[in-house]
Amino acid sequence: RSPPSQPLPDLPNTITLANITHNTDSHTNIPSTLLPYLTRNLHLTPHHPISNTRQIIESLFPPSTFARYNTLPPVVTVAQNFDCLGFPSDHVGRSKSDTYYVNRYTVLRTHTSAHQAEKFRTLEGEGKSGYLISADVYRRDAIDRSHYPVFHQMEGARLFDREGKSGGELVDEVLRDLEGMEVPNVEVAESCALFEEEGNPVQVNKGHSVEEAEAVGRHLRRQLELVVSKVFSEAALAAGDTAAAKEKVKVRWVSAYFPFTSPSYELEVLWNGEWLEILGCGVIRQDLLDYAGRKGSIGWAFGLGIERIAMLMYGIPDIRLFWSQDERFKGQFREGVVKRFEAFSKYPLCFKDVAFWVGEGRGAAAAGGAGGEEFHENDFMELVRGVGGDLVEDVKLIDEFTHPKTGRKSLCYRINYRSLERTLTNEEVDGLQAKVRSQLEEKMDVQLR
Ligand code: FA5
Ligand code: MG
Repeated sequence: RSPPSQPLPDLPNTITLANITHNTDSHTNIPSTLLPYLTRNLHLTPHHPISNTRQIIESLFPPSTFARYNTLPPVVTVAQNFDCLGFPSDHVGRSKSDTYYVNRYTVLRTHTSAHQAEKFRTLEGEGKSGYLISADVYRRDAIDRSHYPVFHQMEGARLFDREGKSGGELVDEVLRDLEGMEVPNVEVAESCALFEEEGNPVQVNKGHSVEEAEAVGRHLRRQLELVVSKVFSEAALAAGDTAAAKEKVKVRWVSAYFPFTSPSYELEVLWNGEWLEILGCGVIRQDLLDYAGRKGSIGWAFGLGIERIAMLMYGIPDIRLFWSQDERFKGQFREGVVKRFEAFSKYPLCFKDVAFWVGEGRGAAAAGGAGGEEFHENDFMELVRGVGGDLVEDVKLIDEFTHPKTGRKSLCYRINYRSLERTLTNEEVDGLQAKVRSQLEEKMDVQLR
């Protein structure tokens, strides 16, 4: 079977994002289907659950201490998103299969941490010692009910002035501030120690004593446990369960790794019998603060997923719903009110499988059999999204095997098609599937089976 002819890449020389035109290059990988999301701003849309959730969390951080930044544009430099935060040059997060590149120097931010350095630099001038940033973030990712290529994060940070203070004075000050905070209604089921285990210490920053890191870490945990306890009592009240609203929420602190904090933690919450990760956080690396002109400060930072929290507060079962323009969705929410989402009828599901050989396709032939372009699952996910958009509920790998003689690998994916708003016709789904197949053959180095 002769390989299909390779179409010329139809890449324009420029791309316009939020009114700013950027040059494109071989790194550019933003599909046109993503562009409408850049101007939606769900976190600022009145009545929308993402905006309501943002405001509920913001209400737990006094504005006299925490500045708010909610309109920072999504295009940032590679330096802002990765380099300044200490991401190693070979970190997977930097790859084109995980990140949307505008060009080799700029990306759509993959997290709100991209704004840390600039805000640490300007905070003091605004008379604040902390900030909250809410924004849309972009990641090339799998397709399922809890992952979407665009979602919203809230990042928070709090700095303490340690200039001219002894370590003991700083610790006292941090702990005094902590004592002034409300006591959260949580039960900490498990908690990783500041030092993981004997002989394998969690790194404390150079220049921080264990006592200082511990005090800042405790302050951080208290603040975030308050967030969780507030969110869960709201969720219980929304469900009409006043008894549950008074119950303690079960949380656990898990030791984690981020290049820009140490020690680092993830906070997980027990929700419907499962541990759900809702945020990452830690003590800010001192070299980062030094770089941002805050040598005299020590502090913490966290980043949480607003969709994750909104889904459990409102009982919203599918992340695609947040983008729905259907009045049956949008019309359910009111500014400042948390109310259980009422599902409108579920429309039928239709699944289609697609199987293909990867590896030794036309790329290998062109390269003289030296191995084709590598298959990246996220490229496939994006192709499917490009064709099916929000009509695709999820995509799962259901079979994988390597031919014993030829060594070629075969993958079979199941695509679940379902609209949140209507019943899809057979012709429509067949048409989408045919398009997925033809694009696969055209754009990726695979051979359909
Ligand atoms: C971060 O993005 C770090 N910037 C967080 C951070 C900030 C750590 C400051 C330390 C200091 P992570 O990739 O784990 O970390 O994402 C943070 C949160 O975003 C997750 O806990 C989750 O709630 C949410 N999240 C991550 N990926 C997705 C996704 N694809 N869809 C929805 N929510 C997501
Ligand atoms: Mg994580």
